Amino acid sequence: MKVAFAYIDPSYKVMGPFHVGIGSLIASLRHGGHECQFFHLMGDVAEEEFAAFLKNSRPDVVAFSLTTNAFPHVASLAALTKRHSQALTICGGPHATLCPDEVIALDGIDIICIGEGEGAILDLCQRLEDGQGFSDIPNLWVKSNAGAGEVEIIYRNPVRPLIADLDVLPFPDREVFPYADSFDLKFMKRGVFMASRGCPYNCAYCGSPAMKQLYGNNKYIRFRSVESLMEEVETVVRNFPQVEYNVFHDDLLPMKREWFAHFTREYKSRIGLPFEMNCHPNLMDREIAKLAKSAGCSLIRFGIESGNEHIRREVLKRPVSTRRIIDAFSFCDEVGLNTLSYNMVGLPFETRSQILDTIKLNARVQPKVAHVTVFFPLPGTKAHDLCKQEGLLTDKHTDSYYEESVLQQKSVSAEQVRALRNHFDFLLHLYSRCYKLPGVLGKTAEKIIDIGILTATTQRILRAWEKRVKRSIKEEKNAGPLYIIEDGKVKVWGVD
Ligand code: B12
Ligand code: SF4
Repeated sequence: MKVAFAYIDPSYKVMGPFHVGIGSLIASLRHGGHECQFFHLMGDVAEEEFAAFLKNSRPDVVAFSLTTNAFPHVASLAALTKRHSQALTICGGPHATLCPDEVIALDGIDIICIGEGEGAILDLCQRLEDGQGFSDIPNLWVKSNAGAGEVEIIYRNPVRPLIADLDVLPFPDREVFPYADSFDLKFMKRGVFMASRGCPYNCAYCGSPAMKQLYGNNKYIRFRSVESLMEEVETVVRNFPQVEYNVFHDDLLPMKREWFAHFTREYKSRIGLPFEMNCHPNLMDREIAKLAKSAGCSLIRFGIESGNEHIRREVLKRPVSTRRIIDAFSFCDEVGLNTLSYNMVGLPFETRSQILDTIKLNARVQPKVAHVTVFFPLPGTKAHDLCKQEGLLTDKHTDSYYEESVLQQKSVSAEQVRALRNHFDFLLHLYSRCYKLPGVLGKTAEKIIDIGILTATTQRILRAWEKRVKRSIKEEKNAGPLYIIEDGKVKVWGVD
């Protein structure tokens, strides 16, 4: 079978990132003897080019991978696929998994895949090749008229068990998915890997808990063997000598202490390049920090998300104390590890003072980079249910989560969220200066800044200010999660 993967990625414009999931699906299909192609639909999504690609490549199956922010684009692309080809259309990825009814309802979509896709897409292609029916394949929801145009029933099949041993999967493909042209290699000069699947936490704003629930919480967290991971890293570093450092996109790489100790030993002796990873403040201690440092870790990314413990625990369902966050960062500082913090502003029921708590906590822990997004309630998550229940949702859409709040709430307005998000770095530096002042002086300076910011961000002053400088929200649209194109030059956010 000929399968064309279409990756809808509106938050990148000229060079898209590698996608381990699609790489893994392509690798499994090629391993099973099927032919794969890849088309990256970036930025404003080039429909004519996609139509030309379909006409030339004549796929049997067009496979879309979907995150929530890409969802508004898929209907027209599926329709386009039906207009320009005879292919079956299948859609998978986080949004298809978390909102299956919404995705299967789209006219041009024949099949959706829920959860892990390697086994399902392989079964589908095998059945198509053998001329057999495919309405009973686990993980797939299939329209009865898929490819035929008859009366429609939807076969909703249960999910198959999770892949227990991730080592059985071939390494993600980096050829058909052109790694050499990706943002990760071409611009960032880095290797990108996943060592595990799953996360033990249940944060209300994240897709992971819902996926875990789909599988009945059953052995959801799985790690590849260190040996398999090292082989993949060695292969990538050998095949792409441009690689200067590696990134492990795992939700939390040091989840299993013994595995992590083994990994750091092997990585140090066999790879030796700097690497970046994600960690939860609850998992960080002196030993993990030392292990990471000894293996050449150049950046650890922690989710702070909110500096206000009430918001963190009650709204975000993140069971981590402010003390723990401060300790986690200081363990890293002690061994000279750089840190990055992930933060969100415009959270449900958040006030401006609580946003200031987030800025202040960052000023206390001093990450090398503070990454700030505007909260977006992902459908299928507890945070989305809460926003819906409390009437906070509007019908605004956003392609990336750096722009506007899609919530309408009394505690903080969209303008206030935007103002505080845009000045996050500046305010962080301001508070950092206060904290360097001795005792009472520092506390007084902090209070004065608090009052100054709360006054400057009252609704009336903000509106007058925005009118005056004629700030266009549109200018910031599509800034993208990691890089911004300005005058033909690419700038990395948070580094320039
Ligand atoms: C690495 C990563 C990134 C990287 C790379 C992009 C990528 N998708 O790989 C970067 C930094 C660029 C990124 C950006 C964003 N990300 Co991100 N990212 C991740 C992360 C941490 C790992 C992805 C991964 O490799 N997973 C492992 C692979 C094996 O799983 P997978 O990708 O889901 O694919 C499997 C199945 O979903 C399925 N499948 C996927 N596609 C298809 C297609 C077909 C046809 C089939 C049959 C099956 C199928 O089969 C795959 C193999 O089993 C995930 C969290 C996670 N742990 O998954 C978040 C995650 C995917 N990201 C998320 C978000 C929100 C974003 C951003 C919108 C953030 C932003 N502020 O802009 C952007 C959107 C970019 C985009 N359009 O994809 C959300 C998506 C939730 C949702 N409902 O859409 C996730 C799930 C995290 C979360 N908060 O819940 N991300
Ligand atoms: S720790 Fe990270 S990956 Fe795990 S549930 Fe929370 S946000 Fe999701």
